[in-house]
Amino acid sequence: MVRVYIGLGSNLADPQQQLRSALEALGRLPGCTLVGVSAFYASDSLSPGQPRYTNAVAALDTTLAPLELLDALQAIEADQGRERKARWGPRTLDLDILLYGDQVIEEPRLVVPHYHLHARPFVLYPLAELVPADFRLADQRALSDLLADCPFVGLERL
Ligand code: A4P
Ligand code: MG
Repeated sequence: MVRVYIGLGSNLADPQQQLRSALEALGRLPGCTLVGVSAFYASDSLSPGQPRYTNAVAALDTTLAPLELLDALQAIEADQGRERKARWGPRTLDLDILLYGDQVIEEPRLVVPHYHLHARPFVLYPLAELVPADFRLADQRALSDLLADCPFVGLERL
């Protein structure tokens, strides 16, 4: 079993309900156990002119290999009506693999730790709820350092 952290985001079609449905789907994945969920947080979209997002982070223990897990997450996104029109477009559901154990992965379809993780308060603060205070990413960056450089600004804890 590998401990992975999944970032959840939605800004269409009742975002909180989208996240709750996604969490149920994560818990039902074969070879996976949902072991923790952060609070939900609301924040403005990074892309101007879009509805506000709801975000959360889930901790999952899994026997799925990284690309198997990515396929499973994309299937959940598709089930919940996500249409991939433009990259960064509004979406019913976005599921990102933030961390996969202590692995650093750089493949065409999958980069872990997730490439925007370090700069996004709506990822770092929910992640911090699920890990020890001295937690380090696979690339050895300390989560406490990332939090110090990423103020809790514009985040609303729901
Ligand atoms: N991919 C590579 N690495 C990963 C990974 N670690 N996890 C590839 C998941 N996917 C990964 O993703 C595009 C491709 O990235 C996938 O096919 C996969 O092979 P996508 O989900 O189709 O596209 P996207 O989500 O539109 O692009 P991207 O760059 O992931 O967008 P972001 O970074 O998710 O940004 N504002 C707030 N407040 N909250 C948000 O959640 N999200 C975005 C979208 C913009 N503004 C936001 C938020
Ligand atoms: Mg994504």
